[in-house]
Amino acid sequence: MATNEENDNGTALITKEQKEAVKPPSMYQVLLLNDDYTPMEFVVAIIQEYFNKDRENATQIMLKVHRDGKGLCGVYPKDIASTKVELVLTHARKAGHPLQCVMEEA
Ligand code: TYC
Repeated sequence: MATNEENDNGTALITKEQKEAVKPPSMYQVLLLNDDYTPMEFVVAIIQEYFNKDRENATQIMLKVHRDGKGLCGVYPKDIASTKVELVLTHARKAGHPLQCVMEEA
């Protein structure tokens, strides 16, 4: 059947390309990982600056990372998640801290 030709019941088939065009983008979690050297205050400032959290919320996330080894900072489309990881790593390295930031498909 040709693209979008109508069936008897009034419905139409759509191509695979059309389906993909309307699919929502895959989302990615951006996580911070714990280490023994990065100062807590630096991590709180990073979470506030790059993940738009207030100081209280950023402190909770930092403490979760400190206790559990990792913590969720936000969920974004792939290109935004990737940019945030790069910005955080660049900022941390410039400041001389070993902070690790990763992304995972949500
Ligand atoms: N564990 C660090 C300390 O005791 C604090 C820390 C928290 C480091 C979160 C990294 O992603 C991190 N100074």
